[in-house]
Amino acid sequence: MARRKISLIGGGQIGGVLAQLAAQRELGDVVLFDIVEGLPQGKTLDIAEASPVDNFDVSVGGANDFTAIKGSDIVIITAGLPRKPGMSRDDLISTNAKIMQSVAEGIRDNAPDAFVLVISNPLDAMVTLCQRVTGFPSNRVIGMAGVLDSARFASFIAWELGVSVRDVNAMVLGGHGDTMVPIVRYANVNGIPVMEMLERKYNDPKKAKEVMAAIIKRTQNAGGEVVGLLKTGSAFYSPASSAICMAEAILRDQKRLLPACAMLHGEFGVDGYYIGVPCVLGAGGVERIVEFSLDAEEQALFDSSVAAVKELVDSMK
Ligand code: TXD
Repeated sequence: MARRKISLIGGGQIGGVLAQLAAQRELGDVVLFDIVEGLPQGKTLDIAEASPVDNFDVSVGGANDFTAIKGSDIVIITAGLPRKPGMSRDDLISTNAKIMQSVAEGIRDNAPDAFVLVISNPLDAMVTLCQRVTGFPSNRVIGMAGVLDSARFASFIAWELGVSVRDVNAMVLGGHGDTMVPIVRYANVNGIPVMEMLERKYNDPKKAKEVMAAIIKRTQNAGGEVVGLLKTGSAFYSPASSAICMAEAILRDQKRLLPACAMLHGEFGVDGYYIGVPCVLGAGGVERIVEFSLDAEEQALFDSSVAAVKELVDSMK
């Protein structure tokens, strides 16, 4: 059976880590594409030369010719500018929309059967544009943000409670921006509600609420926190790991229930927009969207997140 083929559009900070992770996990042969001459070739040669140490036999190669992505099973897009300190994700939209337009046309023409994972910001708008331009069915065009935002939420919870990150389940839904919605009510540590653990830790429900509010705020600003520290760009290790988790779920038909930016057709009361929601990811891409009941507070937060996404997406028309 032929190996799968993974093409990465954008060989920058995230793209380089994507290539290394995909190779180390032997998800398939990797092609790294970028418009900068030599950049993808240099990074993939470097990654490939570690193969005797990392024990992988897949091929890893760089390209500046878009036709190199022909026959891809999955394409992951990071092409676009990242934020600098003081910039919002939305500030990137005009520049990155032009890049996404050309990238999506290239994917449509060279890899018409591929699944597409979009990472470029502003994520909710870029994945929408990518689906519009490729014309691919929406189950095959998915945005990566919720896995990253949820990982950040889970990390902060684990560090606060002094438990293993392995045992924390915590999900963030909605748009990939300041209005993202951490679902506190269902956050748990091996089934034990996080809020109950916080209340017992501080023996004070009010203090527990304050601590959770600080965790939510840190989660919503986590991207900006890294940008502020790095000054030259944005987070790239955690976004790459998050996208590879989604790619693996599709390529290995794992039926993972993960938060992903998916096109809704009535689910959660939204029709015709990409929003971060719980999805079952497998060989069919977004195989189904898993709805659950939101309480009044969660619904209000979700609705305002949807409104922010709609405003951003409609500004692209
Ligand atoms: O959770 C998320 N979705 C976000 C996404 C998490 C972190 C960062 N997020 C966004 O990903 C970020 O705001 C950017 O929009 C993208 C990529 O971030 P990265 O840090 O990898 O940016 P780099 O290092 O600038 O890499 C972008 C590469 C760079 O090498 C350019 O030469 C290339 O994109 N580029 C292109 N490649 C292919 N085709 C075209 N047209 C093109 N234009 C630029």
